[in-house]
Amino acid sequence: LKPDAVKRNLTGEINTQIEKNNMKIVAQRMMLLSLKDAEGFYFVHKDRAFFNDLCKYMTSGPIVVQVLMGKDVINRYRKLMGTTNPSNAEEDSLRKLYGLSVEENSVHGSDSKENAKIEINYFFSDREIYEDFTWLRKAKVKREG
Ligand code: FUP
Repeated sequence: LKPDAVKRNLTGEINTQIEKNNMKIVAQRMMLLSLKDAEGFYFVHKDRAFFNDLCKYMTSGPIVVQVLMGKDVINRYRKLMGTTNPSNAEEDSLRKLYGLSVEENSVHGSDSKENAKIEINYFFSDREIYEDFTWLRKAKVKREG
């Protein structure tokens, strides 16, 4: 959950929608990213024009990082989020409901199992994850540049 959502007190509302859609929050933490954290997280976008602004924005206030579990959860959460730009996002998607702009689009979600492994390991240690995520444990963080 990105700074715009946390700032506007939407954490509970978004989490309710996640849970109502049968996805389970199995780890969660509020934190403030350093610029280095944000650059590492978005390393895949380092050559994009929006990279610096995006990283700055992601450090502008606390975020809530979480791990979701559920059947086909990556696809189902991506669908619940909606497309990147809130003005094109699907009706009832989180970005349509809450997003303010392509940058302040309220939520992030891993786009593949491979990236989920990297991203979860970027933010959580094994002991912070409630479920048995043994399949995650071997993956190394590769985005630190
Ligand atoms: P998504 O997978 O929908 O989160 O979107 P992307 O991976 O394409 O982009 C990652 C993030 O970069 C988006 F969430 C928002 C940000 N972004 C911008 O700030 N400006 C752009 O023009 C495109 C993306």
